[in-house]
Amino acid sequence: MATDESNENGAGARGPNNCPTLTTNQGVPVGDDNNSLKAGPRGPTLLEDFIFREKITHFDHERIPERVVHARGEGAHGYFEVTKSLKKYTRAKFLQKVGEKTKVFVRFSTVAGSRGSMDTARDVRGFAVKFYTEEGIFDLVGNNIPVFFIQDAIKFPDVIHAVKPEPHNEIPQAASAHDTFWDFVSLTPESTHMLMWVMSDRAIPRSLRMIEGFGVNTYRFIDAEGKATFVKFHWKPKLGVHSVVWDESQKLGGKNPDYHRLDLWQAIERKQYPEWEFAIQLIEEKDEHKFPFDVLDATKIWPEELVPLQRVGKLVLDRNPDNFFAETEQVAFCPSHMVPGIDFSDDPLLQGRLFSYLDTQLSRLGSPNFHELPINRAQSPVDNNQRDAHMRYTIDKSRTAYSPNSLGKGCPFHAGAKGFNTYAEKIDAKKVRERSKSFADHFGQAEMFWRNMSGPEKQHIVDAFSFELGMVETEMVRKRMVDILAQVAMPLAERVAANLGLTIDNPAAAMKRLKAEWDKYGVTFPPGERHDYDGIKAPELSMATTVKDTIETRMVAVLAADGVDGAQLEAMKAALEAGGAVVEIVAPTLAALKSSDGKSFKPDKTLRTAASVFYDAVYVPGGADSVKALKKEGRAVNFINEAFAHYKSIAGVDQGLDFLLATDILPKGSTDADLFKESGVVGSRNGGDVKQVAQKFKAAIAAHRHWDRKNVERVPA
Ligand code: HDD
Repeated sequence: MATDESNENGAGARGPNNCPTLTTNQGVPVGDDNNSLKAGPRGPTLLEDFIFREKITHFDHERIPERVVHARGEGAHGYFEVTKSLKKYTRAKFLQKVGEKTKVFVRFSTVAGSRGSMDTARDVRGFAVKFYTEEGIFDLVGNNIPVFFIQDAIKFPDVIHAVKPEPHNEIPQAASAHDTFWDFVSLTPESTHMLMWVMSDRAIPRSLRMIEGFGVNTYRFIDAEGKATFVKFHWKPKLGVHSVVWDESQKLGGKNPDYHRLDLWQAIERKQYPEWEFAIQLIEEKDEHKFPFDVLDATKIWPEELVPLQRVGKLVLDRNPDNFFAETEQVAFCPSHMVPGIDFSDDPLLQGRLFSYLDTQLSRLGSPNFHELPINRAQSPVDNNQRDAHMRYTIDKSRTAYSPNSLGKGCPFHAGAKGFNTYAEKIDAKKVRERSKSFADHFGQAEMFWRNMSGPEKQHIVDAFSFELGMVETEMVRKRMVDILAQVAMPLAERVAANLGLTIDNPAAAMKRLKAEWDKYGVTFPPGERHDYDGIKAPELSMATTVKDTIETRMVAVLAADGVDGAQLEAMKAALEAGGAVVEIVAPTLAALKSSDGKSFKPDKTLRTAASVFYDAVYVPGGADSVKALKKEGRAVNFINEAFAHYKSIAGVDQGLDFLLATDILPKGSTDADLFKESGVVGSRNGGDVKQVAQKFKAAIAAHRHWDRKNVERVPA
């Protein structure tokens, strides 16, 4: 390992700044690696140059295959802490004692895009947690959406081939808005519930720190007596679940493709540690068949009204990785990394995952010894009779690599009852290649999702379907999808159809057309009996019910130029920072600003390097000269237009209000009173009132976005 120490041994000396000196991988001190060895200064390079060959060979082999899905990701270290003992349900050691902490590494990801794709694509987010427990590694490999596109893992290559860039031209990158995806899902009715989630704001999060996490599949807890309970796992973000708007997500993709990665990194560097509550839902085995959904069907949630959520732990991310490749890229999650006290269910999606992840690590990381990489290494003892293979690090010292043995004193011994022993589920069945009829309700929960959305959320879902299907070139695919939406809710189908220039008659006629299409193309699992979730309230599905009482970590821009009112700038900055927000001064240039009251302020960004899409809110303080200068900057005007069109909070004081009125957010001739009628726009003409304005501004920012804002469509942004 290239530690400072080994380097020092190899090189035997230190250079300027007490830096270790450069060596080859063999520890040989290198005199010069800026020039290759040549036959004369202008002559050919010599094969003898082992320094050149080692450097270039290593470089040539730097890349490993990216993940076949979830290639784009970012990770962080942290800990998991038990807040309520789960002893009653599981013997898993790390879940027994309140206050018990377990180290974790978490990786977030998008699914469809390549490793270098943009963070803000409309997509599911992966939420994979590696627990380094005393009884070995437990990986909880989840997503930010609680259901999945398909019910059986054998369909995974199909859904992924459909959503990935099309094979003939490798277009589009990190986007589901293309024909093959919608062709596939319009012929796969079990995807409908998941489509509702993916077309909702859940798929365009504001921050990875503001997403929920779900284990998706059903697992089992096993208690000390061997009794099993079905369990679903959840992560609930402390800051609530928040999104950006679609236009913003697209602009961010260009202006800052690393938007989420940077946001996560900076929050941890600022010690504003991302935090989630860990929650579970439990169903006793005897109640397995009591519910309108099959507990083994990963396209269904367990509504909290039927199966209450219990908050039992917390997750805190408090350390950024030291090296992206060594940690975030080489981390290998596998749902089959399981510990005593937790076990699998027969969910056919989970069962297939148990094979796929280990298998993929072999080709991605190149060796069955991937568990020896530092990020993947168990932090409990590892001892078995597996040996050798590519890149073996461990120097096994025993003479025996078989069991039973006497030469090695019988070591290592089986752990017996203390070890992982698979739950002795009784199975008496015929081998069949079919899906259970209890999985066939493809639309009931999709309708429940739609019904529980707020008005703006419904509008965003309509907009998302209209965008995605609008990008589809094949008319029949668009029609099939509208017919599917008619099975979910007619108002949804009608609104999307109108945007696509189509019409929709009624669900029964739509189903008849769908059946004909499905027959034509060999659809094997059409919808069966539908459950009506009418009586069930599921407020947890809506983001409108989320946490809205904090401005912690929200990014606020202050637009200012020379002549800004320094007191108004400082007072607002102090008030927002006291609430945990991050305030940045955005000015025409990076030169220090001189305020009207003789102070000096260092801008954080310029109107060229920053954009409203990087911020949650914007404030324009007073100062006649400052506002005069801003009015001349189209970028400053656009900043406010865009912030308004993206439903963000806006504040102005004194001439700052003149600036807001000079933008396009309201018709010309509007007044302060018109401004304040707009939800989330606050301010005052009395410069002394900054503290009161700050109070209102904080409440507005905490609300996140002002979806009820009128006049947004007419703003050129
Ligand atoms: Fe998967 C990666 C989550 C179904 C096969 N998956 C992967 C990652 C996450 C998920 C978060 C990235 C892990 C990381 O950060 O390294 N996958 C899910 C969830 C699913 C799911 C929540 C549904 C419940 N996956 C699923 C199926 C299969 C796979 C049905 C195959 C049959 N998934 C893989 C994989 C990946 C993967 C090919 C690619 C890279 C990797 O495993 O390490 O094995």
